[in-house]
Amino acid sequence: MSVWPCNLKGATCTLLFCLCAVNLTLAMFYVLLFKDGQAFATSFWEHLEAETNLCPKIPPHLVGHLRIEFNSPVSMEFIQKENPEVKEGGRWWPRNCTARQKVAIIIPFRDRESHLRYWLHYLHPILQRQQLDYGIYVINQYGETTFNRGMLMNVGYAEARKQYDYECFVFSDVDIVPMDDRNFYKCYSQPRHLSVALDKFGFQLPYAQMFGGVTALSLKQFEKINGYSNNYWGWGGEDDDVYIRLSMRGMFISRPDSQTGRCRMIKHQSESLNTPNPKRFDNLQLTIRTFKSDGLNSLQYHVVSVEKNPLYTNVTVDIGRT
Ligand code: UD2
Ligand code: MN
Repeated sequence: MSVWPCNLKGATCTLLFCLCAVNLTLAMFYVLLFKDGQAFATSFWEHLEAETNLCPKIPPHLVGHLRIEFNSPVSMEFIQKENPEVKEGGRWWPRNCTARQKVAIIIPFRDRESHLRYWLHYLHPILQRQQLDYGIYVINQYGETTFNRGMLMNVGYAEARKQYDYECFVFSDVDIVPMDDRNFYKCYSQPRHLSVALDKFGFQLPYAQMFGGVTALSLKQFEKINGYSNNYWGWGGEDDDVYIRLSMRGMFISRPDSQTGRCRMIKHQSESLNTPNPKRFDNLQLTIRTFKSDGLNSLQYHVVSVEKNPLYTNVTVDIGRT
């Protein structure tokens, strides 16, 4: 009579038995060591992160709510002293871990030096606490032509990409500062609106589709919508145009909650070269038909100069006129 609890003969039966035993041992091993699948997955990722020394998911030096005021002007020299680790061109990255994202911050600009100083004074420390690998790009419109915020954003995107392997682009007005450093200047799985609760609007979102102020789009998201329109000369409309673009591409807006998303805007008059664009409503009617051919793929400009200043890179650009 055979000693094996099976009717198969000799070698086949032994092989089957051994396979079962190995299987059972492995299963026991995983159950004991990792308790369940999730713990196994977590442990696997932790291991991988330790290997690459990624910065923690929640940066350790955040302070939360911030007091932001615009009544004592700061000098560039003072801001430089406050931020000794910032490198030429306004570059910074964490020294003892690898940042989770490489972020270019794009600021459309003309003749707002006092705003820029406040922005740099508040934002450099915040971005460092957020442990981002970042660079600041101020895109300065050359000459006396009508201002074109959207086109300057496209130029900023194109020029920043020439400098470094950025994967995320934050587009910010020069006059908006966040009031909480948990409002991350980074990209998410959907395009992000960061300036959701502005003091100017009583800390409320004026309308659900609003995408002006400060936004963050990954390289992929920005390419998918063909960037901003180049055709909004003067104030208004270019932000709503981007909203149409992203919804046409099946994306939606992601936002922080209204407490974390509180921001201040510096009070200012509007410039004579940035008066409301009377064509903005007509343009918005056409966006769904024109966005594939109006944007990054039709962008034309002439770089006048690129200066790597101590706290930011200044790109002066001739974008032509209407
Ligand atoms: C709103 C939007 C802004 C944009 C604009 C319409 C919010 C919070 N902001 O801003 O994102 O959609 O309307 O175009 O919803 N700038 C200069 N020099 C100039 C003119 C403009 O640097 O001569 C830059 C600067 O970065 C400024 C930005 O363009 O912050 C927007 O212009 P604004 O501040 O005059 O317009 P505002 O506050 O109505
Ligand atoms: Mn403004």
